Amino acid sequence: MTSNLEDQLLALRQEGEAAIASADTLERLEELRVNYLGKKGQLGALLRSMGQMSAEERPKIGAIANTVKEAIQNSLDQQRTALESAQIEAQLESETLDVTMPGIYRPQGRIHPLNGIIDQALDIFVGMGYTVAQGSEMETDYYNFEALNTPPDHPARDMQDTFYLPDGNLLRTHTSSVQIRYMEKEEPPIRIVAPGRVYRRDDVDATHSAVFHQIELLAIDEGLTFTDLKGTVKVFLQAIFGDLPIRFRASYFPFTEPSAEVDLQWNGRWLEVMGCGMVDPNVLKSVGYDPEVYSGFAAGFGVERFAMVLHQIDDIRRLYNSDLRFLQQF
Ligand code: 2NM
Repeated sequence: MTSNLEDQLLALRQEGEAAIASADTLERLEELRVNYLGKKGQLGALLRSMGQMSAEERPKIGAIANTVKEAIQNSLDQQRTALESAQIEAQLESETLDVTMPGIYRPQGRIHPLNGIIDQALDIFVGMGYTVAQGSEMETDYYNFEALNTPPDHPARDMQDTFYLPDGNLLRTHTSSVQIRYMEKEEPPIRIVAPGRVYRRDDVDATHSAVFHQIELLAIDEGLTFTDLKGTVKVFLQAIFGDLPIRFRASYFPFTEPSAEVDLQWNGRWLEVMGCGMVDPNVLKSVGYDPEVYSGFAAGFGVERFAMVLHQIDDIRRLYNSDLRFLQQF
């Protein structure tokens, strides 16, 4: 009886350890734990038969039962650890991140340097309360010259050779025509900024193009002075180029009086970057404004020239060639 129970316990231990060692999943392992050590498990069943045992045998069998229980629990713990680390290994194996794998090429678009300047300039003027105005690239002689105090025999018409179209219209030589049309429709106070393409019959070289981009601004109000013009131009130029010295130099335009060129001290050299002036009373009259009531200032600059100065571009044609080696630098 006694040795029989002892044999059964040792057999249970052997069988249990073997079964546990060959369990290949955590679920199977849990099944085995319940089967051997659970409340209704095999070890419990054997121990319940101890009830019929003599008092002297009981402690001995009890001690053996304890070592069997510990041995099986030990096997369970070992196998659980082994299965869990195998599971982690398998997961690491299947989820490996190869940091040397080539990425997916996504070609990236950029803002063209000319559009970058235009965006920046418009942002600055819109920030000062200006409205963006645009118009046609084909214009009449009246809006491009006549209304701008530039009559047919005016020397300015020789200075800037114009593309005339067969029907007598022309390609605008500046965006001032936009300002004239705007003033005809609206009453002061006026604050507008006019960006756009303009055309001149220049021979193309490193600094000239027959088509280029201009931005002009115009303010009309009661009591505007040359000081307002200077302040506006200074704030604008310093926002674009940084806090550099600027100077105003007397000049001439048919549509402004007085007129000035604006120079910027860039890398120690004075560069001409803008033209400006107080709107000529004749221009105000041509749009029906009373020059005794209203005054205003205007200024204009070439976007290409700004881009070339800012980005150290040596040839204006680089801005039009769409060479990716050039464009990718921006
Ligand atoms: C410039 C320089 C000076 C100008 C004048 C006008 C208008 F329409 F009011 F007469 N718009 N833009 C102007 C004045 C443009 O560009 C170098």
